[in-house]
Amino acid sequence: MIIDRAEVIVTSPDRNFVTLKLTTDDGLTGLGDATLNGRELAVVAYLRDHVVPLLLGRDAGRIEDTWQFLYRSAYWRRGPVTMAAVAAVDVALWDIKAKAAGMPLYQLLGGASRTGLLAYGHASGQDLPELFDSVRKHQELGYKAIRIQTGVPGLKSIYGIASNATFEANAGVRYDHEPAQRGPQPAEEDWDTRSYLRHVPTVFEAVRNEFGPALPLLHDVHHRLSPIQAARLGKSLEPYDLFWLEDCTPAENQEALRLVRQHTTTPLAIGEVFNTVWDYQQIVREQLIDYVRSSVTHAGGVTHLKKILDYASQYQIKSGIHGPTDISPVGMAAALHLGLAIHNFGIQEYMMHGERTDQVFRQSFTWSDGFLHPGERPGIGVELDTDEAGKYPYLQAYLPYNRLADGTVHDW
Ligand code: GCO
Ligand code: MG
Repeated sequence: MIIDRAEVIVTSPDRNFVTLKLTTDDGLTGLGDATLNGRELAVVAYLRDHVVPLLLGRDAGRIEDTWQFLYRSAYWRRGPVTMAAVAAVDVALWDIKAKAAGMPLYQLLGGASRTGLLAYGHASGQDLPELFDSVRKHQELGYKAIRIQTGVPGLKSIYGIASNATFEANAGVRYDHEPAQRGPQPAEEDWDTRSYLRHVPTVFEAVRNEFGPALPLLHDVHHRLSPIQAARLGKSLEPYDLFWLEDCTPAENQEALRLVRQHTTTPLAIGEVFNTVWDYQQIVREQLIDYVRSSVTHAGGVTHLKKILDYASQYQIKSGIHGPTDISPVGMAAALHLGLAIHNFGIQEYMMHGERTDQVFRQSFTWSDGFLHPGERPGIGVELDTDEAGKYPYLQAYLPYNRLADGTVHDW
């Protein structure tokens, strides 16, 4: 099982995706997702120019050794570009190993710890009627847990709301609020913390009144608050029993969560922009979070995310693996195998991809009554149709950014 070919495939069916495809001398193939939203081509160059030449001729069975070799031989540590590239290699090698074993990957990770993975979707609306419609639509699609994002009076656009989107595929039924917008410049959005803090508790009160106490509700703050503001929000949302409050402060400052924690029992989730176990050292040890948000794609693959989750499990912290549309079906499938196998699974984020994406990436994972399952196909269960992929060349796209009323750039 020697790596014979390594191809970096860029395709943009509904949005940009970067995929690494490895082929062994005995004809097995493996796929890994290397998509880094808005900075895709940096990972392409890292893989093509610096990783592919190192892979050819290596034993495809040596997954841990290849991980350590790529990570340590670069000398430069961590970072989203490096870790997405390492992740793609790691997942492609797991895919190959599981195919060689004739088993779905979750079997090699210890076998199933549950029958399916509870997943949450994103409901959103500019106002309450629009939001309620979106919640109902998600319930019709089977979702048993729902993230709630709404417009804030006085703000033109806000994170997670459909109106600022250009994601046209399957609008209205599937996800129509893909935040990255195609074009040469990032879109500018506006932000006002005081209006937001006043508004959000009223939204959750209305949602609870409409949908009852049982439905698990989540909310993403997208790094916009200071520690004391986040503490206040967590406290004001306590009556509405959130499943979690996500990224309440900018993730770089791990200590910020101490202050938030002192003031609220609302569960906290963080980490979609983290990429190594070292980013979690303090917040896990001090039990400052309840859910780990890293994706397989951005945190060094199955090998490394499993280490993060095993570390977290010692502190009763669970998984909440990142699964927006910028994680390709390859990254999603890898997350499902890992989530099925680990004991400390919490919830899986699941934003459905558009139909064109599903044509490019043929998947074996299933969605049924609010639960995901990776399927029984050997490997991770995703195959890439290169002819379909070739129809959709890369298109420049950026995530939006925020400015305050006085023009100051703010976290998005
Ligand atoms: C989430 C995330 C995403 C990010 C996106 C950035 O919780 O799903 O916040 O929607 O904005 O992944 O690339
Ligand atoms: Mg998020």
